[in-house]
Parts: sequence; C-alpha cells; structure tokens
Amino acid sequence: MKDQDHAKKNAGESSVDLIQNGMTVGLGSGSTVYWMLKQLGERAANGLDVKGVPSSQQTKGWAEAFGVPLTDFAHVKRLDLAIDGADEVDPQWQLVKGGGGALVREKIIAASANSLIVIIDESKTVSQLGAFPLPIEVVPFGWETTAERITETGVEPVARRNDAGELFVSDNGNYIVDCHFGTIREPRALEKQINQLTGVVETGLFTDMANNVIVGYPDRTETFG
Ligand code: ABF
Repeated sequence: MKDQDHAKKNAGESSVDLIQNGMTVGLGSGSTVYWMLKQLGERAANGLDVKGVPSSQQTKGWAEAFGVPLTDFAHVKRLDLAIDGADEVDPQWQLVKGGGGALVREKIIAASANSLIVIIDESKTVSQLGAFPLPIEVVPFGWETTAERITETGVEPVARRNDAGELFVSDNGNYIVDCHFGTIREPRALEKQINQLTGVVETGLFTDMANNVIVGYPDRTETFG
C-alpha cells in the first residue's frame, strides 16, 4: 500500500472511535471513507449498535458489503454525527468537497448532523482553498446557461465528463462543472454567491460546517477540534 493510502486508512479507522453505541451516523464518500466503513462494519459485527445514512450509491454498496446497518431520511431527521472526506481543508476548516461527485448528498448529510468529522490524509491540508477545482452541481436543463452565469464569479466552468467522454451524471441525475479558481480568498461569500445562481443545485464549498478534522499520516493520526 502507498503511504497516502496508509494515511487514509489511519484517518478513516480512527474516526470510528468517535461513534458511540446507539448513534445514527452520516456516511460520507470517497477512498478515506472506505476505510471508515470497513472498520465500522467490524465494530457492528462485534455488537456496536449503529445505523448509517449513506451519501452515495458507492458508499451504500460498500456499507452493505461490510455489514454496516443502514437507514434513511424517511426514518431519521437528525444524525448524531457525519464522517466524510474532503479534497481541500484550509486552516479555518473551510472545505472543498465533491471531487467524487457526491457533494449534494454530502452537504445534506453534513447539514443534518450535530457534528461533522472530516477525515483526510495530510495532502488535503492547504493554506488557501482553490487549487483543487471547485465542483458545482447543476440542473441538466439549460446547464449551458447556468455555466454562463457561473462565469460571473470570475471562472470558466468545465463540464465534468466520464471516461467515455459523456457528461458525468451525479446520483441525483444532475451534471457537475469544475471551476479552476486557483485561489479562493473568501470562501463564505463565494459559496453564497454561487448558490444564488439559477440552475445551481449546490457547490462543493462547505464553509463553517466542520467540527473536527482527523489528519492521517502513514504512521499516525492527529485530531483537531
Ligand atoms: C468525498 O470524497 C468528496 O467530497 C471528496 O471529493 C472525496 C475525498 O477524497 P478521498 O477519496 O481522498 O477520501 O468526501
């Protein structure tokens, strides 16, 4: 395993220690979350009473494979905590997420949780957000016009495509445009500005949402918050 994968594994596994008996947990997406799910399945098999709400079809599949009991928002309105990865984390714990395309469900889960635990390998920590292209989910109808409106924020959005060259479709049936800002000086203001544009479903900027950050290294973790 590569060092980065060890770091992700350490962060993911360590986060499971924060899950207490009886909790309902929002399950994020991505390769760091994979390790959290694997460990959580083992704890559940050993008697931990837990239920998870998955943020993507991929997470749902992994959770089922690992034996993590699942529920949904038809049955729970609040989550005790949510555990999710990120693409960038700045020193104020503002986040860029959505590289995996699950940002809308991830944000609904984060907004419904009493606490958001962010699990990352050390490469995700940045002094300023924006080097990672900011994903924005848009409604398919007239998405070209929505992309035009997004240019008002000073960026040329690039439609995400799959390996076959077709437009990438999210679990919600929407498209995603990736925005190469380079630097994002005011994440809060930008999040608000983008979310007000007609045709935008949600942005991958998650400001003032993270409560704890677990940074994984190849041989250890550090927990903040
Ligand atoms: C999800 O998974 C996304 O918001 C983010 O794009 C990704 C995190 O990356 P990784 O696969 O490295 O954990 O949390």
